[in-house]
Amino acid sequence: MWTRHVTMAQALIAFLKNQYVERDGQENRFFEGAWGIFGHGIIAGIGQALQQNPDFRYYLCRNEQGAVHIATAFAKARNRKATFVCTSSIGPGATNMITGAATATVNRIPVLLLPGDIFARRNVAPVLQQVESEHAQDFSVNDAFKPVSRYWDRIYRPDQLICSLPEAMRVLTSPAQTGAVTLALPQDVQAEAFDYPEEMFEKRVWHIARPEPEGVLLAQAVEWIRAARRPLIVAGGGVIYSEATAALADFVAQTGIPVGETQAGKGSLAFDHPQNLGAIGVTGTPGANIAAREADLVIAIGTRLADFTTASKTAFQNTGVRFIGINVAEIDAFKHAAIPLVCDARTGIDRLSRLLRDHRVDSAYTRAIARWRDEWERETDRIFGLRHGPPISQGEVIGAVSRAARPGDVILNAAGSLPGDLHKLWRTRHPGEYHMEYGNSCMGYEIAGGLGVKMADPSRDVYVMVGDASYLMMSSEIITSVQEGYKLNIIIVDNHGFSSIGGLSKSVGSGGFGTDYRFRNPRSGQLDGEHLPLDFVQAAAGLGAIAVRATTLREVEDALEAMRGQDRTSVVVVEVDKEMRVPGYESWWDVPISETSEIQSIREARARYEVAVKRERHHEIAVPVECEELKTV
Ligand SMILES: Cc1ncc(C[n+]2csc(CCOP(=O)(O)OP(=O)(O)O)c2C)c(N)n1
Ligand SMILES: [Mg+2]
Repeated sequence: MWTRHVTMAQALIAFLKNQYVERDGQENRFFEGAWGIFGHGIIAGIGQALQQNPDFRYYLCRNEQGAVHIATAFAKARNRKATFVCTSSIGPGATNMITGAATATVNRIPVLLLPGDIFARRNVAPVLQQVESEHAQDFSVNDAFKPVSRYWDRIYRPDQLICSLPEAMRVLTSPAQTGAVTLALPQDVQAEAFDYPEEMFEKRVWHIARPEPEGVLLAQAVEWIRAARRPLIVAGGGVIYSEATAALADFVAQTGIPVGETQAGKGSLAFDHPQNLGAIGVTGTPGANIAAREADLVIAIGTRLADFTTASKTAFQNTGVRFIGINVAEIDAFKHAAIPLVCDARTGIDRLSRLLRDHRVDSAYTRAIARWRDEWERETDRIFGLRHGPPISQGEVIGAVSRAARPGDVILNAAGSLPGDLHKLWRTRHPGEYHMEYGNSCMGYEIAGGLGVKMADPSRDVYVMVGDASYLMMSSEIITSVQEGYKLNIIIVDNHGFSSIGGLSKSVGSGGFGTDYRFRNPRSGQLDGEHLPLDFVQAAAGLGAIAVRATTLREVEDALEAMRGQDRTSVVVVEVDKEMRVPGYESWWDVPISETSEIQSIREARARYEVAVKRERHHEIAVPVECEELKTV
């Protein structure tokens, strides 16, 4: 047997650069390179290995959390068929990646994390940044990655790599299992040499399968769809990752079944497809939410059925409602006591299409769908055309960005009030145009994520909309975008704090406590003084961006127009009226309110809560009873 005498770190990089994936006959390299920040925990091991492998590019970021967001956004934009490696030193560099790992794993997006770790040989312990323990020596801060990783290992001996790396690849390339994978790399072991088998460094192609649904269950699903009077599809991110959007468009055009889109599933259908009711759930459109309320059959495709989608289990109120779950992950397919079609989304839709060629929903339902769609288009136009202020409304800013963006361009966001507004209002034409990280809704994802999306397809213009608080949480990857020559269009929406959580605070009776960016007021002792002296134009310019301020809608439009001509990351800062919100429609979210309080508004909110929470259903055990009278049509 031929062997290669190299260090563990050198073997690791040599292995990673030879991993490929293939689906539908299309093959590509799985890792585009490695992001990281060196420290003593990797500089001489992984750092040295990266140095001697210039064909596996090393990218220097500003924050390890940012690196993981870049990788996650890149992988999401590439439909999970490619990603980056993220590497860090030991201690704080490693723990900085944990939030990123959670974000990737919640969203089922592959990223490979290589944090440095404390010495395996232990004799020099405690090393710089080591958290000591009195009762065990076999853990470090890297154990904190376990609950947020889909696969986790620590490489105590160089030969362990031979067994661990194929496991890491299996999980990363599995549509059902994927998420963050962490291989913790003790600092001393990285530099140890071993005789690795030469086969380990040969090109390996990982096939991404399209599993078929089980025949008996498929037949039962077809029966249920034929029997349903008011069926509804909930399209999640799985539709997009599986590249099932064309199949879905054909299936619903043929059957007339309407579609509500989750945050990750937005773009499954073009906004003007006659069966698209748009966003569903807490941040949904009235049509999608009324259809959900009255549906007697819900076909959940590629969705985790999270609380924003199910309106905390209040979305589906028909007493006879039944579910079909089409999902490559068992955990999702089985939710809501569904007929579990554990299969690839595209394959599942294709099989149903074939078996339902002669089936169509009735014309009364079709007319209701058309009416809801019509009403929603008018509501969107109303919000885009408010002409409020200045400060103008956030809805008008979204309208201006949507007019500036060309087909194929990408809108990106993650947290605050923008996810809800964009989910409702953005008119998505093609899959991939709408990039929302709403599994973890991680403030700070936006700019790093924008860079990942731009790198995934530099031909697309990327519009990052980001709230002022989210911008402050992590804006430093702006200079990374400048360093790498990837231009981002960033719109900072400044409302002096948290519009989202501020609004929520008011709705739970707490009056916005602790959600405004204001000075501490010496008289009240509270944060209710003047607005903080933040200057986002200077902040962004200081990070290397071209930055301007816009006050009126006209100025916003001009700034967006000017941005298009720039070749460097550009920022427009626009102040909006925090109180001029896009409303919610026909939905509810469970945020429990104190059972006891001295404050009258909280007692009132609690009373409303106790009524609302009664609408929550236990779909996981529900046995459908006779269908309710339908109210819509
Ligand atoms: C890392 C992180 N911390 C806290 C939260 C909770 N949270 C959700 S939205 C929000 C405020 C966001 O403010 P901003 O980005 O200005 O957006 P706005 O609500 O004003 O639209 C907070 C604190 C979060 N989602 N992520
Ligand atoms: Mg804000």
